[in-house]
Amino acid sequence: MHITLTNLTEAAAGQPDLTTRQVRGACPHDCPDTCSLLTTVENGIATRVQGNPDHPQTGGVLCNKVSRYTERTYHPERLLTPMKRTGPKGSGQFESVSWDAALSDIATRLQAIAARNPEAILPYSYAGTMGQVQGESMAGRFFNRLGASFLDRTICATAGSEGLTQTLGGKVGMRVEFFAQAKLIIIWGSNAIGSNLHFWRYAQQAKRDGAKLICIDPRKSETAEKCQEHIALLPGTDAALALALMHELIKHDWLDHDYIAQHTLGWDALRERALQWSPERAAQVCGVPVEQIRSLAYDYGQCFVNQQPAAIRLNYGMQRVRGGGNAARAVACLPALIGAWRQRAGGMLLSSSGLFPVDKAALQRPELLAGRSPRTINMSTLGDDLLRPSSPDFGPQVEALIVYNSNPVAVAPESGKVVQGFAREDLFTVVLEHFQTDTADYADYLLPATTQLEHWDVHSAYGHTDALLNRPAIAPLGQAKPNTQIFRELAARMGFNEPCFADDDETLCRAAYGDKIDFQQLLDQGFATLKLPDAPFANGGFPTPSGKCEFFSARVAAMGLDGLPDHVANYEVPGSSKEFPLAMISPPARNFLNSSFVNVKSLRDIEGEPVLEIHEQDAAARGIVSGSIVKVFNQRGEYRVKAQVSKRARPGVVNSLGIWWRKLGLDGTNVNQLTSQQLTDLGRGPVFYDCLVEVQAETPSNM
Ligand SMILES: Nc1nc2c(c(=O)[nH]1)N[C@H]1C(S)=C(S)[C@@H](COP(=O)(O)OP(=O)(O)OC[C@H]3O[C@@H](n4cnc5c(=O)[nH]c(N)nc54)[C@H](O)[C@@H]3O)O[C@H]1N2
Ligand SMILES: Nc1nc2c(c(=O)[nH]1)N[C@H]1C(S)=C(S)[C@@H](COP(=O)(O)OP(=O)(O)OC[C@H]3O[C@@H](n4cnc5c(=O)[nH]c(N)nc54)[C@H](O)[C@@H]3O)O[C@H]1N2
Ligand SMILES: [Mo]
Repeated sequence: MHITLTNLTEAAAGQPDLTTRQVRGACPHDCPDTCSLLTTVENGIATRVQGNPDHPQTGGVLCNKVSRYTERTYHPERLLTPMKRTGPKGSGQFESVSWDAALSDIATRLQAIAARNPEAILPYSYAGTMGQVQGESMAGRFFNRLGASFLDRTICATAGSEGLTQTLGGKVGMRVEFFAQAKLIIIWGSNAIGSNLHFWRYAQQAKRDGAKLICIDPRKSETAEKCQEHIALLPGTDAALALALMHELIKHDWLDHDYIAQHTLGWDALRERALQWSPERAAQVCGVPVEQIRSLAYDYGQCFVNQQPAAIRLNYGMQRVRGGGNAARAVACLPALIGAWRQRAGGMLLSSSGLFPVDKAALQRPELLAGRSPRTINMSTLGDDLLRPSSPDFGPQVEALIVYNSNPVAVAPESGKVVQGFAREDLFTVVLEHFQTDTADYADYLLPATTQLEHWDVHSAYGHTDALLNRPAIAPLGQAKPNTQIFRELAARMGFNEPCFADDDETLCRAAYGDKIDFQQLLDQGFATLKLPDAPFANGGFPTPSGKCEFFSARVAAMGLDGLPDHVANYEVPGSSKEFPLAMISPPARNFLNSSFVNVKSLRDIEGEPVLEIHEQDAAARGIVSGSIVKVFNQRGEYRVKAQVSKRARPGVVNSLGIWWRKLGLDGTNVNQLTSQQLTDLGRGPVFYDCLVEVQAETPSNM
């Protein structure tokens, strides 16, 4: 790689660093794998980022994206100075200004709004970095002290998390390494090869040792094609499938009666519910052959009969539909039925994040709220909420938006509305970023943030059970500052003089886990494995109110909802509309991470262009051939992509891959132009994969 920013890095460091060394860090990205990184630094420049071979979960292996991390870090378009808007909103025209000028003006503007009502200020952040410190630590303190609106951070996982929590008691489950010893692995709503590579290594090991792998996914993903079975159900029908599976377990008495009696709650009611879901009925709803459902139940039931470990790797792909919470609840009931939890290689894993002893209060200091309880705005309805006027129900109109670790103009649903909101001339927008993203184009001030190679952080994981420490490998590029430092300096300018605003990043790293994790071990080795039992629920002990696996949840019933899991049909049921006959899902592209990396040329070159996979039947009916530029549209909007007639798509469902930057797409929009702002049954999450569309050829082919 050719490095052009040598001078900038050395200037920032004060003096040339002529050593060669390796620095241990952590991958910051929103991915279950949270890898341990080794960065080679030569003369102050990061020349190589590798997976740490001493970290068992990483095993020295990195994904394609992060192995090219230096290309992203030293990208010629990195933001290196604060910038102030000069053109109209959204034009992306800026001039460089000093930090002093930018921060003083931002503080003045925020103070003026806060004097009227601090709830008119909204922070907007998600998982650009998953770090505890560069995430919500100093930022949380800042917004708590200000009394800004709270943000409900729902955009990814809250339906599944809530479903899991109401059933198992939290984001808890199997340890990922034990999947290697399972005899049956059901990969449910996950393209592990693309999004959970290190789990896939364990699944491969199990397969070599004779395990059967079954994938449940509307798309014949890279993962699905490597499993022995693939069940290509319609999006949003997973609960129906899970209930039919229970139906078969009951009919054949493949049930661990003892486990059910001792460690579950609500069995009689669930049994009655499941008996309403014959495989025939579910086959109809799911759009799959009835034999596939029977055979899945047989495989799962045989694990009980033969006392072999059966493990489910559920991922968040299946909860981005109206019934996502119920679907996660239904699947989470399955392991208890066959007593799969009795073995360490049995049970299920959706997320392990609830196992980490993060001290959020120490990081975010809720006492700074001083008794105030600001209103909460759901990040998944940002489009609507930016366009709402003040009202007694809503509270004050949003007058200022501070965006960090997120690219909402690209990733939030119904982007037509999001863009309209960001384009409001009376909205004051500050964006902390590495690059001039679609969101950054709308900023009044654009502030350069450091990357993971340039700052401290600590990380929990959601796919394994190790905490990691990230040390800075290089000095900040240009004038970039860590998020923490930007909020520290803003706090000072706002006159927030509580001592906690002076905490440095290493202090924040230590505060994240307090004495629950040995910080010295993090310093010495880069990671620390949580001390956990091998088979956490072998003898029950679920962290629910009853201590049992709650088939029936009194907490869900208390919300006025069905206390038992059921199939909740999509808002936009596949096949229900003549006008929009195709269901569209938009799962991750392997070489991007949400909208991150789309601007890294070598990765974009692999992905090519925005692509829509379509089944040959649906393509033929519309005169579409591979390579055609097609218009995909519904009542919310339209966008253009290149069609790929593909066996990866099932009839009736089109797959639009990845969250492209709008400005790098074919017509200045992306797939979220079409997605809706409806919310899930549990957890108030978005329904990206609950979306009907029609597709039209614009050019027959550009071949
Ligand atoms: N390379 C890469 N890795 C990533 C990401 C990325 O963008 N790129 N994103 C990261 C993020 S933010 C997250 S939250 C995690 C987890 O991210 P997930 O979104 O769970 O990612 P995938 O593993 O791709 O799983 C989604 C799979 O679910 C399938 N699916 C869609 N609808 C349904 C449905 O109704 N039912 C079922 N059963 N399956 C359905 C899709 O076809 C896809 O194969 O991965 C992370 N890892
Ligand atoms: N259609 C559709 N839409 C989706 C999804 C889908 O599957 N389909 N997936 C959804 C999911 S699961 C998620 S999690 C969301 C993801 O949404 P986001 O969390 O917004 O993720 P990214 O698009 O990766 O944007 C993160 C941004 O943070 C910036 N960043 C990274 N590190 C730092 C830092 O240290 N400081 C600052 N200031 N900035 C930093 C990056 O440069 C990047 O532009 O998107 C959702 N949107
Ligand atoms: Mo996500």
